[in-house]
Amino acid sequence: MAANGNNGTRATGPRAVALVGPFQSGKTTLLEAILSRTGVIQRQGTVEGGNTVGDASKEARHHRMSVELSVATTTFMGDSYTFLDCPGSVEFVHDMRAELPAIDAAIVVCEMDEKKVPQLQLILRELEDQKIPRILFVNKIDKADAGVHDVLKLLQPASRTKLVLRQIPTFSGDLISGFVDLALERAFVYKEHAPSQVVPLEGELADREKTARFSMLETLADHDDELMEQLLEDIQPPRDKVFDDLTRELREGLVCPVLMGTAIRANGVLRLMKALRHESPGIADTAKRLGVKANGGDSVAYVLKTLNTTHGGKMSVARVLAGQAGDGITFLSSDGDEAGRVAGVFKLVGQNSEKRGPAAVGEVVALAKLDKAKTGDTLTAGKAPHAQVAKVEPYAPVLAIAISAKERKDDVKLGQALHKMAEEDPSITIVHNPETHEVVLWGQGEMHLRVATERLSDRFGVAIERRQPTVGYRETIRKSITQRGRHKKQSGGHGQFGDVVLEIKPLPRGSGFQFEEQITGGVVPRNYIPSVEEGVIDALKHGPLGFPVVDLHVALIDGSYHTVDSSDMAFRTAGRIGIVEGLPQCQPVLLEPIHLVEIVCPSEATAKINALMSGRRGQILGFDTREGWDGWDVVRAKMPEAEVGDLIVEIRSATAGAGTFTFKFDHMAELTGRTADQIVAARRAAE
Ligand SMILES: Nc1nc2c(ncn2[C@@H]2O[C@H](COP(=O)(O)OP(=O)(O)OP(=O)(O)O)[C@@H](O)[C@H]2O)c(=O)[nH]1
Ligand SMILES: [Mg+2]
Repeated sequence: MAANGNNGTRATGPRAVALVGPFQSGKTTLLEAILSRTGVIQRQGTVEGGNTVGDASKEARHHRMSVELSVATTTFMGDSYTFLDCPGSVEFVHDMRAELPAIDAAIVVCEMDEKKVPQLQLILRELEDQKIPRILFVNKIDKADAGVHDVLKLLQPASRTKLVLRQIPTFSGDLISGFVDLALERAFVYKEHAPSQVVPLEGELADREKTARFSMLETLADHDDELMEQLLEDIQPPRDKVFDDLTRELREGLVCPVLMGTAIRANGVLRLMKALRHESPGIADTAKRLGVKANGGDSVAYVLKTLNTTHGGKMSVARVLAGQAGDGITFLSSDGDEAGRVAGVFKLVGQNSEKRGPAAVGEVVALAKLDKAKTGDTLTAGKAPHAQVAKVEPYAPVLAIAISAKERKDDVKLGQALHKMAEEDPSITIVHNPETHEVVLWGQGEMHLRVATERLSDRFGVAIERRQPTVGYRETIRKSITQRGRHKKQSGGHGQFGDVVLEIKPLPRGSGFQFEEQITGGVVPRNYIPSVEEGVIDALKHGPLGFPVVDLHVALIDGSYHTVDSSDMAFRTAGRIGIVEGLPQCQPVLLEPIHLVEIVCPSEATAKINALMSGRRGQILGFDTREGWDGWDVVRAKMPEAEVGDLIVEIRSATAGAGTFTFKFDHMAELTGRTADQIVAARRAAE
C-alpha cells in the first residue's frame, strides 16, 4: 500500500461502482471475477454456463445477456463495495441511466473493437454529462494481438475527456501475457484466477515502459504545472506525486485512466480493485456532486431501482447519501408525499437478499415496503422534503406492441402487472387506445418488449397474446353530394319517422368534422336537430373503407317530420342513414398518418440510413452533422406511420446498435393505389 503513497487522500466509506459499457463487453463476467477475487463466491461462473451472479434472472439466463440492473455488495481490503452491473444493450439503458447519479465512479468495460466504439461513445457521453468519474477497462485482452498498442487511437474518439493509458501489455510470442503498470513502474505476468506475478522490468520492455510512461505524465501535466516543469527539466516526478495526480484528475473528471485485463480469467482485476480503492472518489465527493443537504444529520437516500419480488413484495434499491437507513424509518419523497416506512433492510448479491441491520452512509441496500417510492426518488427522513438530487427522464419509446391477456379472466391481473412493470421500468409506457380498445406497450426495442412480456408471464403469472398495434388510418371524401336519409317504420302501434336531407362536402386536411343546420320553416323541429348530428357522428366512426371519417362538412338542409311517429331516436337513425348511403358516392379515400422522423446515427451509416428511409416510403428532408457530436449525423424525413412501426429494428442493425430516432405526428396524407387497396382489404378481412 505504501507504494501508492496517497493514503492521505484515499476516500473512505462504502463505495458504489457501476459496471457499464457496450453490449457483451464482459461486465457481468468482470463482476463475477471481482466477486470471486473478493471471496463472495467460491468459483467464478460464466455467462455461457448460466451460473453468474449478475445474470441470474430467468430472462437474463434465457437470453444470455443482462436485461436489468444487478446489484452485488462485497468487501475488499476492509472496505465495502457495491457493484452495479448494468445491461449493455441500448434497449435496457434506462436501468443504467437511473442508477448513475448514485455512484462514486464507473468502470467502463470495453473491447478493442471498432464496431463498438459508437456505443462506447454513447455511454461515455452519459457519464460525462452526469459528471461521473470513470475508468476504462479494456477487456478481452486475451483475444487482442499486437494491435493493442493502438488502444488510445481506437478509443480516444469515443471520449471527450483525455484518456490516460495506465498499463501497457507485455507479450509472449503473439499472445498477451501480462502488463506493465506505468504508475507503479512494475511488470506483471497474468496468472489464471490468481493474482498476477511481479517480474523484472528490464531490457526492451523497460524502454517501452519509459516512452509510455512519459506520454501518461504528459497528459497528467496538462492539469499540473509543476509536473509540466519537471518534465521539461527532465526531472523524474516522485511516484507519490504521480498517484496524487492520477487520483485528483480522475475525481475531477479531467482524465479517464485506461486499464486492461481478461475478465474470464480474472486477469487485471486486482489492479482494477486497487485503482478503485486508492483513486476513486467516495460518498463524501458524491454527496457533494449531488448537492445533498442533510439538515441535522437527517437521512437522505436515492432510489436507483425498484423491484417487485415474488416473495418479498416491493423493494427499493437505494444508496444512503446521508445519515442512515434502518427498519421503521419513514421516508418522504421530494414532492413531499410519504414514500413509506422501511420494513426490512437487505444486502443484495444478485438475486440473493440477506436481511441486515441499518445501512450506513454510502451503502447500497434494498429497502422493503416503501410502497410509494419510485426509481429516481430522493428520499429523506427529515421533516421537509429534500430536493431531487437528480432527474433522469427515460428516452421516448421507439417500438410498440398491442397486448392482451390470453384469458379474459386475467384482465384485471394484467392491469396490475402492467402498473408494477412500468413502475420498475419507466422506459416502458402503457397506452390504452380508446378507439381500438387496444392496450399498447411502448418500449425501447424488440428485446425490451420481449423481456417485458416474458416477465408478465414468468413473474406476474399472466399469459399474453401480442399483436401489431393498429395504425391510425382515417378516411375522407373528395366529392360533395346531397343525400336524403329517411327512416320510416310501421310496426303496429307507434311508428318511427325521421327524414333529413344532408349536404356532404370535403374540407381541407386537418379540419376535422363540422356540422351545420340550415333548417328553415321548422321542417325538422329544433329539438330533433342534435339527434340528427348524433346519428351523423355515429356513422362517421366507420366509413365505407372501414375507418373513421374526417375532414368533412355536413349540413342539414331539409327534411320532414311526423307529429306522432317522430322521435330523437328516429332522427338519429335518419342522420346515420344519410351518411351511410351518402359517403360511398363521395369518392372516399384513405388517409394515413405521416410522422416527422429524426434519426441520429454515426456518419459512416448515414448513406445506409438514407437508403433505408427511401425504401420505406420516406421522404428525406435533409441531413446535417449532429450538433456537439463529432462523427454523427442527423437525418430528417417524413414517413408513414405504418413504416415507422419497426423502423428502430433496421436503424439499429444499420448502426451496430448506436443509432436511434424520435418521431412526432405531422399530418394525414391521402393514400391510393395498391398499398391502399391492401390496407382496406386487410381491414375488411379483420372485421
Ligand atoms: N475472450 C474473452 N471473452 C470474454 C471475456 N469476458 C467476457 N467474455 C465473453 O463475452 C461474452 C459477454 O460477456 P458478458 O459478461 O455477458 O458481457 P456483458 O457486458 O455483461 O454483456 P451484456 O450485459 O449483455 O451487455 C460472454 O460470452 C463472455 O464469456 C474475456 O475477458 N475474454
Ligand atoms: Mg451483463
